[in-house]
Amino acid sequence: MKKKSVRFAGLLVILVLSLSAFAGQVLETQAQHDARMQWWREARFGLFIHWGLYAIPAGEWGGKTNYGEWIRNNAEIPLPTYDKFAAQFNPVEFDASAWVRMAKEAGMKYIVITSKHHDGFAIFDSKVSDFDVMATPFRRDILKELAAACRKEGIRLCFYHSIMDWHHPDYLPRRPWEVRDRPEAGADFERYVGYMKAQLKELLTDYGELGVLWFDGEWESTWTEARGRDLYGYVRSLQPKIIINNRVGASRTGMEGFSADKASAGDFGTPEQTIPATGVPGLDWETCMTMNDNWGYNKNDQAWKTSRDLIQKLADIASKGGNFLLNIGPDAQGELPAESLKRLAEIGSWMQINGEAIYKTRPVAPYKEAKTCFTRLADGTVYAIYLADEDETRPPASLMIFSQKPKPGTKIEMLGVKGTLLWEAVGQGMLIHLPAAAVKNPPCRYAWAFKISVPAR
Ligand code: FHN
Repeated sequence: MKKKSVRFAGLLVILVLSLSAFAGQVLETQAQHDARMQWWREARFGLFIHWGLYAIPAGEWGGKTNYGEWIRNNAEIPLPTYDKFAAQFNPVEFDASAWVRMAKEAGMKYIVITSKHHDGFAIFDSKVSDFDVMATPFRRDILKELAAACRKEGIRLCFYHSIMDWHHPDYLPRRPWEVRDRPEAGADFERYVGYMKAQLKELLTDYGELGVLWFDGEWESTWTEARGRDLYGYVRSLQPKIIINNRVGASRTGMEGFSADKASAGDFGTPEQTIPATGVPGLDWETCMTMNDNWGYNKNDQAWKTSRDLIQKLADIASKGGNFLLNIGPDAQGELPAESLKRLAEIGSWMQINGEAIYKTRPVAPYKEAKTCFTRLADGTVYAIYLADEDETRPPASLMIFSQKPKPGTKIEMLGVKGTLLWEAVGQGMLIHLPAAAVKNPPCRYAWAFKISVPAR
């Protein structure tokens, strides 16, 4: 009798989950949700890649040089003119293994690449579109090659997919400046949603297990929270363990990136080009950011953030419990900009020494004291990360930590330096003394991490 009731209960759970998935809701317990989010929460650091036909004009059109991946819209390039870029797309320098190794060496644990941006061009072999990489001289499935390289290197592959589509005849609304040339008559948005789901099905069945589906372009009038819930359930029905951002729905409140209410569709918030002032208890979030001013390749954009700034942003974000998705924009030949590579190499060197203060950590209040931010591990270990000023090439000889009350047996180490450090209780905090050698020849640049281990009770 017992066996039958267990089997019946199991079938009931499957039935409820499948029905709920169909209804656009995916019911899961908190424990199941935490298990699904675990790798992403521990990863803390990922690579964003914006790559497509817009790399060909490289930001330049009609004498202007400040465009990016929005060039077709912002330069008002008629569709027939823009489509001609497909015949020029031949990134012969593209090397999926080199890209993935570069991300891994930078300390990144996942890659989010644009399968299709707003321009509607698919950088994968799509059987439901002739506006894809197979219609170019390149004729290689870029995402297939990346998927193989990611599997080999143990990096999670994730796709960015734009809901907004400036190419598909059924997408509405049209760009205001092109309504005369592309009238809305005959366009059927439901048919477009069917097309989008068909492409998503290709992405979710032909490229192996994916980490995240990163939706974007959800802000136009035709997209609703209800459609987002349906799409969330659809994607999870094809890959139940996948993680989906909050841009699947229509509840994101601007670039701050959080949803109007916690019940909105999506697993994490998406602050863009900004970092929340403090942590956001109980919410998962990821700041996405460019290294210069553009997501897509712009050959004239030299407004590069410094490595120091990027490393300190990574520490700041981790100290507040967020992930950092840092972007590169490859050029039309499939090369990664040298300035991007230089920064990723410096970040990688820093992460080699200090990664344990970032990965698998959670926030610990207060998020910051003066120039020091904090992260912690589940076992209670706290990391104090001192963020150097621009002209600070060496750490201070001593560092006061006010918020960590010392306990007998507390051990303090400087990451990248052998041995334990001397420290003394001062007031409610502790004064850490650095070895002269570590001050003279610091193990890294831009920020120094101190591991504060408290013996188990
Ligand atoms: O319009 C896009 C933009 O091109 C870029 O993809 C960013 C990155 O998340 N998202 C949108 C702007 O918010």
